[in-house]
Amino acid sequence: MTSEILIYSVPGVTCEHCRTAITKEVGMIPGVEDVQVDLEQKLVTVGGPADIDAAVRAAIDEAGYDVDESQLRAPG
Ligand SMILES: [Cu+2]
Repeated sequence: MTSEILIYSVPGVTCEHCRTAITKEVGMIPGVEDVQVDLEQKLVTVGGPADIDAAVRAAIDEAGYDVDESQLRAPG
């Protein structure tokens, strides 16, 4: 299985609650190996198979946050 790093800009993350909520939701996706929430950069970084992009977006939405598509940047 190919592991990739997916990065999402999530402006709504502000505190440990946000970090916990997103880490929990995204962490439930099968195949996810690592979830990092950077509260200063407002970035959610996910390590896992490349085909989980839609699931990660759904999980972030489920946690109650929006991905800022205008801020997406290429990984790496
Ligand atoms: Cu918060």
